[in-house]
Amino acid sequence: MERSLVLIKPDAMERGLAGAIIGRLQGEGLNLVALRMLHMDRPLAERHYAVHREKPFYKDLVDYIISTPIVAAVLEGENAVERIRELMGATDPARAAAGTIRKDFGLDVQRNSTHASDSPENAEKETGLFFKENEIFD
Ligand code: IDP
Ligand code: MG
Repeated sequence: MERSLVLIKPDAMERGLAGAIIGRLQGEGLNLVALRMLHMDRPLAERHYAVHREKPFYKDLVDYIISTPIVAAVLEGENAVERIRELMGATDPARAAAGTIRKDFGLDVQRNSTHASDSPENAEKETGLFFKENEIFD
């Protein structure tokens, strides 16, 4: 069994889409094992997006992710990381495949509604930023 960290980003929160997006993932057989609503502070956002520190969009991205409360979730299933990335679609909603979450809900390349871990190693690291081990259920 594999776990992935999913964030419902501010653009989706503002449009009341958290339940719809998590529901889609559950509908695909992924098991919700942790859930939390929080307003990320800048240090947490900077740690979460540390790999993008040198990118031109980094500062905007951090400002955006801390602009409203978000929902963080851990979903579990076989091959969960890859399956969730597929269900979310490409980073840019305009390039995302039909039927993906970002195609259906994303607004633009930054405001693309969701984050999902891109490897099992990163899933473990990212999950640790948002949840204690005893907040994740079997
Ligand atoms: P991912 O979310 O599909 O893994 P990453 O390349 O890891 O995409 O980028 C992290 C986040 O940074 C994206 O989800 C998006 O919100 C934002 N982002 C990525 N590329 C751009 C860009 O070219 N312009 C503005 N924001 C971007
Ligand atoms: Mg990424």
